[in-house]
Formats: sequence, C-alpha cells, structure tokens
Amino acid sequence: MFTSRLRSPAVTARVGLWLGIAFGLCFVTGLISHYAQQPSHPIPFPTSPSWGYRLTQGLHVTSGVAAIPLLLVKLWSVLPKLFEGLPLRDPRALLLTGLERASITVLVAASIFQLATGLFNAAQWYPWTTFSFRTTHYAIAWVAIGALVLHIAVKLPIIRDALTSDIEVVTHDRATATSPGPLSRRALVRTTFAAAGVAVLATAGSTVPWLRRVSVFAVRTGEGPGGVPINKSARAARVEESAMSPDWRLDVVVGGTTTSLTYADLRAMPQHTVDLPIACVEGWSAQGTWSGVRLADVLRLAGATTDREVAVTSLQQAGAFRRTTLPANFAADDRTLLALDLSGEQLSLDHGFPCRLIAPNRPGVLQTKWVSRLEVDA
Ligand SMILES: Nc1nc2c(c(=O)[nH]1)N[C@H]1C(S)=C(S)[C@@H](COP(=O)(O)O)O[C@H]1N2
Ligand SMILES: [Mo]
Repeated sequence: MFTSRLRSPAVTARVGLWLGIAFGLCFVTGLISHYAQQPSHPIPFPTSPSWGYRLTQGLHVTSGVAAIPLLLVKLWSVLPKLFEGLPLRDPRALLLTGLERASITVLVAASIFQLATGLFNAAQWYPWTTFSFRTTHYAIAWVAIGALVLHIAVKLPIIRDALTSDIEVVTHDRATATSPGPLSRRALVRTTFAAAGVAVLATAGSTVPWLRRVSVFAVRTGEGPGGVPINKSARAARVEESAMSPDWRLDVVVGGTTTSLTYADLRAMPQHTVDLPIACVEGWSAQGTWSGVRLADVLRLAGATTDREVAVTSLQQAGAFRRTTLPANFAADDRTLLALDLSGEQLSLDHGFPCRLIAPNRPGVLQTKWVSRLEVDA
C-alpha cells in the first residue's frame, strides 16, 4: 500500500507552506471582520480607508477558497501516516506519537470545519440552525490556528530540510515510497498551485469587476439596480408594505424625545453624494454612488450630539440584521449617509427604500436597509 513517490514530505512541505500562508491570511482578516461586527469597539474601528473592509473580507474569502485544493492535496500526501503502527513497546514514544496524532486530528477537523462552514456561508446556504455561524467560525478559528502553530513547531526541522533541498530528494521519504507516480512531484505541486489559482480567480470575481465573467463560484454576480447586487429583497424581508406606506416616518429618538421626519423632510435637507462600497461578509462587494442626507445632520436636527453610538432599526420585523449599532466615530463621519438615491436614481425597494444606512469601511451586513428609527442616548 502507498508506494507512490508523490506522497513525500518534499510535496507536503511545499503545499503546506502555501496552505500555512493562506490560513494565516484568512485568520488575520477573519479577526478583522469579527471585530468590525462587534456592537462596540474598545479600540475604535477606523472609518478609513473606506475600502478597507472590502479588501480584507475579499482576501478572507479568497484565501479560504484557495486553501481548499491545498488542504486536499496536503492531506492526500500524508495519508499513509494514518495507517502507520503505534510504537506500543515504548511508553514514552507512544505518548509522544499519541499527542502528535491527537493534535493533528484537531487541526484537520478544525480546518475542514472552517473551510466547509465558510464556503456554505459564502454560498448563503445555512444548513446549521442550531449554532451561530459567526460565533462558531470565530471560536474554531482559534482552535485551528493554535493547532497549526503547534504542528509547524513540531515539524519545523523536516519542513526546513524539505524546503531547502530539491523536490526530488528522497531523504525523508518512507521506505515503501518507491514507485514513480503518473507525474513528477514538481508537476503535482504546480498542478495544485494552479488549482488554487483557479479557485482564487473563480472567487475573486465577486469583488473585482473585470473578473466577473470567469467567476463561476462568485455567488452574487447578478447585477442589481444601480450596479449593486441585492442581498435580501424587500419581499424576503417582508417590508414591501411598510416601506411603501405613505405613513413611513424616520423616528429619531434622542434620550426619550422623538423627532419624526417624513420622506419630504429628508429630501428638503442638504443632500450629499459619496462613493462607497457594499462589502458583504460573504466576500462579494460592489461600489455605489450614494446620495442622501448626512447621518450627523439628522442627529443634530433632532438635538443629538454626534459623539454617541446610534442604534439603527429597520422596518424589518424579524432577522438578525434588523437592528444594528453604529459606533460614534461612524456616526460622526461626514461620509456616513442615510441614502435616498443610488447612481442618481431613487433607491429601489430592494436596496432599502425609503432610506438605508451607508457608511465607509463597514461590513455590508451592518449597512441597514429600510431604516425607520435612530436612537441615541441624550
Ligand atoms: N434590514 C436589513 N438590512 C440589510 C440586510 C438585511 O437582511 N436586512 N442585509 C445586509 C447585508 S448582509 C448586505 S451585504 C447589504 C446588501 O445591500 P444591498 O442588498 O443593497 O446590496 O445589506 C445589508 N442590510
Ligand atoms: Mo451581507
């Protein structure tokens, strides 16, 4: 069994190096995304650059997708290890081998869990109903990265050796790995990197416009009104009636005192235009030209100062994103609008009519649509 010379540490180390880089990038950008979505920030999350989250979340999803072929080939290359016998006679060696295998089991399980749940989430397929995606994906990320660091530390000597010698060198090969495979090691590694490259192109298209045509994996390639895709429709959010109602008001509650503004009131205020992206946590993003009123102007009109966080509530009655918290530095930023128009046209119902929040460097999931209420402490 397992006689192929392709299953060699020389291959494992090369693919593993790039898998490690992809995991590291994915981990760091994931931490950023998790932090950005916290309701409050001990260290303020910056509002600039406006495209920051677009970049980090695009990298997060892309590096995660690239990791899939890398992980598959890496696991394939070490498969024989699964069948190696345990050193049963030597208790010390048995303990060490046992610990190493346990840590690898944790690493493999956590990695597969992260890549699978991430992929499902990006495809907007939620087979899980019993746990929160974000909390779980975040917790297991620490498990995966901890196990990865341990794994690299244990394997460092052999990794260094394998990476500094020619790929065809057989020093670290198993004794039984003697038959040449159907392709050379170099070709196998190149094919693996090419597969990761294809996966990157196929995903990055949801963020990079000119790549859209080749992006078979990009989940939201359909153009919506104003060149911005639609995530949740007004129908799905069950707001069609309330959003179209002539009774719609924007209630601005400042320390218990409510100021109600009509749509015409908002239209009569000074209008501003900003170019800001919608950058979805699922990895797709699109730039839009938004016009409307500055959130800070609305707050001041209602007698609020702009140094407080703002609770933003949607007409939507159910769902996790109906109510979001806008940190004080976002509320004060001049680019943060209650948008009434997209691309010079009245906001479509699906993009959040009568008005939606649009702020710089903010996860798409927090760019609340169909806003009906703002609340600030006095
Ligand atoms: N009320 C409400 N606002 C919402 C959502 C929602 O489900 N309900 N989805 C959010 C998500 S996940 C994204 S990515 C953006 C997408 O905005 P768009 O549909 O206008 O592109 O809206 C956000 N605003
Ligand atoms: Mo989103």
